[in-house]
Amino acid sequence: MCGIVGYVGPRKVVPVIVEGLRRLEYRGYDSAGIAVGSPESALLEVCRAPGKLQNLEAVLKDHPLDGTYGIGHTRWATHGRPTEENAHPHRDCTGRIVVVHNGIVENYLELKRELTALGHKFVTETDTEIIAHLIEQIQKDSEDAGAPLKLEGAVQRAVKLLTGAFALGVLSAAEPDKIVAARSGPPVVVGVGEGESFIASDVPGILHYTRNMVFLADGDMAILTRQGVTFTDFDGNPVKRELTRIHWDPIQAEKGGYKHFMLKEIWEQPRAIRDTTLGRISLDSGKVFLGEMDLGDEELARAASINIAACGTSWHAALAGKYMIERLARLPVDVDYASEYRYRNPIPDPAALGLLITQSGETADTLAAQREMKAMGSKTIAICNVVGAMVAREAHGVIYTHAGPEIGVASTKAFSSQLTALFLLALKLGQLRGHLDKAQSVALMEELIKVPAKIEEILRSASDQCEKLAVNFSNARDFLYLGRGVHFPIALEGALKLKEISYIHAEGYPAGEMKHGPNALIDETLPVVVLVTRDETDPASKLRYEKTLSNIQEVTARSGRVIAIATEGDSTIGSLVEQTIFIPPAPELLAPILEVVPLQLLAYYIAVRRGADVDQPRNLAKSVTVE
Ligand code: HGA
Repeated sequence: MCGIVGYVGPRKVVPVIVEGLRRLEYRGYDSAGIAVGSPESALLEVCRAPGKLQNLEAVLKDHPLDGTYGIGHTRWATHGRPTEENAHPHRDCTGRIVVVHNGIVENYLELKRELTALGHKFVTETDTEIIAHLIEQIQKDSEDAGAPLKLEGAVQRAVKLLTGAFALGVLSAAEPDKIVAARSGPPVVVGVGEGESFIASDVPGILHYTRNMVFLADGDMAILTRQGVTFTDFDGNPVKRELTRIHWDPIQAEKGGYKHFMLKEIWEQPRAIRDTTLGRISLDSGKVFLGEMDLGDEELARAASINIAACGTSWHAALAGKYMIERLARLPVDVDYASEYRYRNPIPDPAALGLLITQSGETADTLAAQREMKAMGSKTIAICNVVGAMVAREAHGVIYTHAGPEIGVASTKAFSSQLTALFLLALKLGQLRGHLDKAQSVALMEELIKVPAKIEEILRSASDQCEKLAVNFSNARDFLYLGRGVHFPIALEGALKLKEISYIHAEGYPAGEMKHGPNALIDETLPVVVLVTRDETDPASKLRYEKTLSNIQEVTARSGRVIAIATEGDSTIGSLVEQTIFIPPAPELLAPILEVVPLQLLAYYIAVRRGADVDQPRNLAKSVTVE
């Protein structure tokens, strides 16, 4: 949510910032703005526009800005409508201090009342505006007391008065060529160049200019000038922060000839899964190496149960992970929506292992659940895609998914990589708990290694078919997705993909639940996507397949239009349903990684036909940094 980009240095500041904001567009936003200053100017010039960045660029064309330092912001409104006035940057009364903010100031009404009583005039509906006035007031008070505070000193005092979450960028015309940044919650990355410095909400925003980055921790401030960056805590004490060299190719975060990031990311899945598996399994020893773990094997083996907390697509991965871990390791798994975790008053069990799944590693709800788990004495492991992200720093172990930057708001390759990581974790736990011997482990690993090539086959064979299906189904008002067992979370994920990007109402259900209510929805207009793959060698899979066939018949008996996702070689299914998308055979627990691919393609092509903004669906943000 929200993109922040700041720059101080010799380059033309407006293009650096606007280009950076463009690369952060995937985070989701509904208005944008920029503030620029120079040593010659007594004020900071601000330009803002509702809607997409091109609106801001149009305003900038008519009123060009120039300067030597500046800050820009794309806003995803939480407090106040997405209008020009509410867009960031926000100013103090004098127009000499500006602030951009990601997060929510929870006590802003109280602070606003106090500042209003002191004569401050507020012109927006946002919570953010109070921060600019607060800094102004603190500086004024310090001058009146004869001990004037510099900008960073005033920001230090201000942040201590805020409750809630914030990533801040602050400029003052009185102190040109300086940017002060602070973090308590949402991410801030600092770029350290030669004679220039940058801040951004995420790496792609500044990766074109520098690969040397520092990730701020919660409670950190950074003071950026042309000469370099200093890091302090909120009391102004210097802190040492490690420089990270980013090795991504900036091109990885670009569309590379695809019409949308989402399509590119769907096609990147074979690579993402290979990279997530790479170096973590040994076919010789049958061992799994999970890498970045402070937890020893003995501690992992001792876990009495696992509590997984996640949101959205990651929650679906968590549900599938439950089936994997319970089946391979016979270890009980609970799955919670991270946003609900603390409200269910969980029963503390230090022997339970916490598992957090989040693509960005910065999802506020998931971080809150992690804190709750730790407070109850549990050790936590994270599955996350962004190296160095908050969830990873807070965890006792992390399994990074190596999906590469995911830009499309609707998650695709991060999901299949999460499933891969969960499968590896299930294998590891199964071995540690004595439920998988070497031969069984190696057999499952060999199947995992085949998954990327099978996805390549699906991409080649099912893309055109899904594009054609989209012609027939893009006008549907509702969709149902059905699955049983480990395929049920994939039904949920298929429905979520369609909702997110096409705005068609869709629901995922366990196939066996239909008769308990949803059958009432079925008529000749309702498309029902059913996951009905099978693994001939697995009796549990065969049973599940047979039951799902009966559910399909219940749907067709009521004239529902079934699209089946089935296994190549299935000669029964074709005669029962309107459409079948075939995928290669795979073991029961790995089939979900394949099944989701045609569901992603179907959602994508339907959304494209409906003319929707696939990469930036309305009202959604990529990394959800507010609770
Ligand atoms: N609360 C601020 C910033 C919103 C935000 O961070 N969104 O991700 C506002 O509404 O302007």
